[in-house]
Amino acid sequence: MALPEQAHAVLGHPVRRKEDMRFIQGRGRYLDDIVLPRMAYLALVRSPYAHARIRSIRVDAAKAIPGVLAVITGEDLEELGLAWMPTLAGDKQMVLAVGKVLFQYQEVAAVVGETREAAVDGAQAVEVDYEPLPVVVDPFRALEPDAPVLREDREQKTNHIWHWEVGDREATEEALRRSDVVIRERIRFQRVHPAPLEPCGCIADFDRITGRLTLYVTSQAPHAYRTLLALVTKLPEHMIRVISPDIGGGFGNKVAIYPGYVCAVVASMMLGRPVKWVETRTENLTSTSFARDYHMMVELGATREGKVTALRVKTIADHGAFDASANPTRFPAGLFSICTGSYDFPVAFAEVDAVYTNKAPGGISYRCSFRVTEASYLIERAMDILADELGMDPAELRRRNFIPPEKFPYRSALGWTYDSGNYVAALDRALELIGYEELRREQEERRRRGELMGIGISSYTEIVGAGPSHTFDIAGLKMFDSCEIRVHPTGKILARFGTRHQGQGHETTYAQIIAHELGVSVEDVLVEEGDTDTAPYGLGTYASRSTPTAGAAAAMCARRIREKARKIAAHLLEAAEEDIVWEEGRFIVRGVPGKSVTFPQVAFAAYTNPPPGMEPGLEAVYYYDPPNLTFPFGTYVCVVDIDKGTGQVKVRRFVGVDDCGTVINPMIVEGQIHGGLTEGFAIAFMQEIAYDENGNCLSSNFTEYLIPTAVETPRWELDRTVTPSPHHPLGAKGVGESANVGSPAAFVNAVVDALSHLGVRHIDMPITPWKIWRILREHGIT
Ligand code: MCN
Repeated sequence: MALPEQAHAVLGHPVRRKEDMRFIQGRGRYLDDIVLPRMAYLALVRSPYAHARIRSIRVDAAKAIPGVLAVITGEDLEELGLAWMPTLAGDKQMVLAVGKVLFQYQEVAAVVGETREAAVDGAQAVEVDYEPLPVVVDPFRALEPDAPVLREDREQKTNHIWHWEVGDREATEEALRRSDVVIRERIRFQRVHPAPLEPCGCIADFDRITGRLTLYVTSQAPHAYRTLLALVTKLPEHMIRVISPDIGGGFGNKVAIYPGYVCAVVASMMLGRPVKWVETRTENLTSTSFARDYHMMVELGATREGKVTALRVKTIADHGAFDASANPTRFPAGLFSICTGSYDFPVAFAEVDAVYTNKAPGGISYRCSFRVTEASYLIERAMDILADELGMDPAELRRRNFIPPEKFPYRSALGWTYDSGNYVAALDRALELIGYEELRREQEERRRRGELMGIGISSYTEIVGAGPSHTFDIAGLKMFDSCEIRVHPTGKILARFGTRHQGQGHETTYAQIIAHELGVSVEDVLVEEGDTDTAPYGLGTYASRSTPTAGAAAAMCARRIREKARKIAAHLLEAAEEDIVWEEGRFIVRGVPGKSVTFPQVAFAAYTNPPPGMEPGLEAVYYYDPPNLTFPFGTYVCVVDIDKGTGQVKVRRFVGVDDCGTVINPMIVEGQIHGGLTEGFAIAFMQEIAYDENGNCLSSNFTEYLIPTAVETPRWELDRTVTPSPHHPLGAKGVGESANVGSPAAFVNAVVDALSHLGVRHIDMPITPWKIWRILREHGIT
């Protein structure tokens, strides 16, 4: 049998994405494409007020509308014991408001109709009598003793949610006192939103005859949804099937369970019909999980020669009305403790206080889970402020303080063991590509001419994987991941995973891993995700964890298959098992190259001619629990020009050198970085979920919350270094979030660098032309 093309050269190759054929032909099957017989539609009534007592809800007019099938209120859910649902952070959230509302657009009632139109008309006809209450949007105000207590349901009569700290407080204090230089700055990471193209939605289909619930849902984590739904609804878990169809982007937005899902399940059980709920763009932007919203106070100490001595960070985290953050249980502030970044800090201390306000709930992820983006932005901004204070080149300051390659595995002052890294290599490559020395000369020249040009560097370190299970769990669920491989008699392979891609290309990259391990073609491997009835239990796709966990499971599962296949090969080749070697995708008798069998030949024998005493078939399942996280890193360098007349910033060049260890598919990795950089660009210059003092959301659609198009997006120039992870079976690290994590600081550092000679030290994002224009006018520049 001829060896399939590409069989040995699939890992590290830019194999075209298998899934794209159906996507570019418009044949993706997204949630809203699914229409079930007798399907009804659900619309939500939402609060116009950010804080108000509900005096009454009248539903008669809504019920009288033709086509309206049911109206559900919080009181109805209370009778069913479903008024509140647990959040991933261990808080609880009202499914439909009872008594009072806590943020604008909060869910107040659900209306089910024969058609979407009937449901929406019904929702508009529900009459709610509100008594407005004082609104608290500022987290600092929320912490004042005389601030109204927002969450009356809690025992603690305060808006403070939790305090979390890590590091050595006293040693850090002492080191800061002894430092030659200490910079202090308030740095805010504004509230932003993942804004996926496809909003969230579900179809709940409860079958009264079998008692089974099927939930089609836009979920990044179908198995976790099933478990949480079982806990919320008290339905037995095996009577729930969660199917996550094609997803048009998630970016962290599709990790949480939203009230609309619970309402659709209740409505389907009440009516015995499938019920679809799909949110609008405004509902998505105003009431599903936002990210960031950190107010950080940083103190960074150093010697006069530019060696860092200590880092202290105090943060106020605005979590909105309910704490719905998806942080691992042991880390309420997520992985913010990666805030020492790429640098060798002898001591550090970080503390975070989370606060309730009258804003949408959350604090979940947006292409960086668990607060790594905030941490990276903080340290990379602080390093530039320190360089400015010391009068030192920011590249040189970074180089002096990087954790040196020989110190890995490296234990950070805040407790993480970094698996590997070579930060100076990425920095040097990025500086070389951009022509750093020449650019600095040009900058001097331009400054002399009164022009504003800036260069910004960000040498980020990430922490990705969300595992191992001894360190990580979400709502008690331990964080490993899985792969099941079934080899058919003809050697074709079906591989199933507990993760769920939303555009990341898993159907291709997982197939590449398995094809690489088993010596078959990528085309011969079909990858399936997103159905809890068929896939092995897994924790889902976020935190760039799929490659570190499920990708590793794929390799290990394939190796398990290969072990059995070797025994079969020995039988076929009539040789001892020890004499069988696996070379270039074949089993060969050692020293006799002509005597070999291919993997498909072995697969056929597994079903037709297994060795005596061997169980027939060729299948395996592998649950992979990583020993550590992976630590991708890189350096971004950005060059900007600022128009003095308008305050407009133009990104002239942007060079990125990323290192995610062994690369499985360089084209997909490049695509991931392009996407993340574009989001980082939008965060730096365009985006904020803002509220007025009455808690009205000012960013409820895409005319207010801006998404960069190809016209605004800069051209990205990319390269990479390769520092394999020592503990991943393929040496791979995650990459999905790197660019979003590392890039905001590069953009902001570039803008501040352009203005630093005017005495500007920091500008909070988003850096709009108006902000710059005002700064220029304040400095007499017209
Ligand atoms: N990859 C690779 N080689 C590596 C690392 C990764 O070829 N060394 C490939 C992977 O095999 C996978 C892709 O790159 O096909 C991303 O892998 P990974 O870094 O493991 O991240 P995940 O697959 O777990 O995706 C999650 C990550 C996150 S957290 C968000 S948010 C995000 C993102 O990926 N949301 C996305 N990228 C997105 N891309 C799209 N198109 N849509 C989203 O919603």
